Amino acid sequence: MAKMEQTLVIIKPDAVQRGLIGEIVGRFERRGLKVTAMRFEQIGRDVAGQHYAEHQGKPFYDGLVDYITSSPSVLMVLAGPGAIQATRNTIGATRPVEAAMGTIRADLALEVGRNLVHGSDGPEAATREIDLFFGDGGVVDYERSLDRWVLE
Ligand code: DAT
Ligand code: MG
Repeated sequence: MAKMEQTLVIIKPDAVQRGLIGEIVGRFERRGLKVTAMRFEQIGRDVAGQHYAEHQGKPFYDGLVDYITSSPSVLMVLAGPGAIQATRNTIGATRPVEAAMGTIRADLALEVGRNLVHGSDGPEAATREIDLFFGDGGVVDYERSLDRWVLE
C-alpha cells in the first residue's frame, strides 16, 4: 500500500458559487479518499497571502488573492494512501484546457483563474497548508468501516 498521507483541499469560491461543492466532494469520496476535516469559511487576505506565498510577485498574484478571498470556500483535509498525488490527479492540471479528461478541472472549468479547487502539491506543502488552515484543530482521526473494501 502507498504511504498514508493527508492533503489540504480548497473548494474555491467559484465552485461554491456554482453549486459544485457536492459534485467535487463526491469525486474525492468516490475515489476512496477519507474526509478528516472540513470547514466553510471566507479566506482572509492575510491567510491567502501565506497560503500562496510562493506566488508573491508574480503577475497573477493580486488577482489570485482577490479571487480566493472573494466569497466563501470549503477547506478540507483528505487522507489515504498516496493521498497527495491522488488528489492532484483527481483535480487535474492547473490550466483547465490542458487538464486530462475526467479530471475536475477538465470536466467543469475553462480558465486558470477559475479552476475550482486547490490540492497541496507535495508532502511539505501538505504539512504547511494543513497547519495553516487546521493548526488550531479540526482534523479528526476516526475509523471508517468501509476501509477494508478500499484499502488492501
Ligand atoms: P495549482 O493550483 O495547480 O497547484 P499553482 O500552485 O501553480 O497551481 O498556482 C496556484 C494558482 O494560481 C492556480 O490554481 C491558478 C493561479 N495561477 C497559476 N499560474 C497562473 C498563471 N500563469 N496565470 C494566472 N493564474 C495562475
Ligand atoms: Mg499549487
